[in-house]
Amino acid sequence: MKIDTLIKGGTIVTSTGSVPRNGKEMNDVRIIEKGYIAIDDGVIVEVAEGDPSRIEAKTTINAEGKVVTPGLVDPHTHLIHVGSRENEMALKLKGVSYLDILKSGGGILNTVRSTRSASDGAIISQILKSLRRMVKYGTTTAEVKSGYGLNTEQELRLLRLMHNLDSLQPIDIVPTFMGAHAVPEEYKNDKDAYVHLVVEDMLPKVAEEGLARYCDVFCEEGVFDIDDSRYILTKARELGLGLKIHADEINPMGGAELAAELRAVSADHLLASTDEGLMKMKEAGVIAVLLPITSFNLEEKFARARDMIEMGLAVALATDYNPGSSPTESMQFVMNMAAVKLKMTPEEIITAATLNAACAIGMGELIGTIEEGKAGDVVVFDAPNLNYIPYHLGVNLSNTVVKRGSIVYKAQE
Ligand code: IZC
Ligand code: ZN
Repeated sequence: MKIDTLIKGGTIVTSTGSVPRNGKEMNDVRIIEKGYIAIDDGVIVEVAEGDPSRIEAKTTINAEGKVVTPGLVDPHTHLIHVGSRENEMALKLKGVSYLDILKSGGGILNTVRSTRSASDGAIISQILKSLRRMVKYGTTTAEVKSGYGLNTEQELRLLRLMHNLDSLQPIDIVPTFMGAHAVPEEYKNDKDAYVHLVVEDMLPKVAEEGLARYCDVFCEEGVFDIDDSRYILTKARELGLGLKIHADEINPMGGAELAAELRAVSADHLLASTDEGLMKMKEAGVIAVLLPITSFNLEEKFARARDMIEMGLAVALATDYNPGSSPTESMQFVMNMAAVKLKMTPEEIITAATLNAACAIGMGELIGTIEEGKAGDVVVFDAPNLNYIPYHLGVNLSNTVVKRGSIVYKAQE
């Protein structure tokens, strides 16, 4: 057999299938010691144990002594913006809360100002810098939300710019419209008029141009309430978009219940969700996307991952990359925190960062596992076994990152 790329000799660790793994099933990963993966034309054509000597490959990657996983999937990021917010760190360290910073015109609104006034080129160069970091750390697919434009022209601009990124870097981007990220300064005394603008002007244009696969809302005290969120998401659903929701991050808003009611693909954060809300999510098949770096960085509590897994929910993990509450591109850091703070097992973590994350952005058929027919997206970790990945903290363990069969990152050894 002649193929493009062969990865051989490593310990392959992968979930299986195209649908989310729920609860305890998240532990059922397939482990192939001394396995090989054959990739041709960007697609996995064979995965097996043993000697691949009959296979002739243009590129061979020796993964002996290393762990091979599916490419990591980051299903929740706010990557597209200009600027950073290290100037708010001092306030934060003095104890000023995330929502108080936002209320006083900082936070998201700070980033909206720098993004609106930036050129397209400046936006593209900042996001490319982040995407390149993500590739090095093993991410091969990412969701990206708009939400730093907050008017029709600027929101559409951010979504259109996302569509240019495919030709500039290897990560596949799944675009989400998040006009309901904050109420912009011009509408600060008339939130309802802004919600109306999102529903009547932005959403139809986003849908008509096919600019986004999902619509997301920041459902939080002082931002958008449950009724606003229901109104916006219902309209988005009518227009054919999938639904996501920033749910119960800081205050118990009933976001988990709303996600279940509207059959959102995911509800994200969930720090303050009730058991009832979580049970409803489980019954409706809503994926729980957990963002432990945000908890760590805001010194909030952590989501109840163990309870969720006990209840039978499908849990996914994401960076929540954004310039305020989670300035990191590293899914490996997320995986560390998922072990230490969410008490997830290494098997659950791998499932949450690959298959379940892929399902949280509607990509479970194409990516998220190492199986025949899936895209050839793979990370070779400089780790002797799976447990080592969430155990070894704060450095980059990726040795080789492969996107659709091509090497897109190789560490210096
Ligand atoms: O820029 O603060 N939580 N939205 C909701 C964010 C964080 C992004 C930001
Ligand atoms: Zn977020």
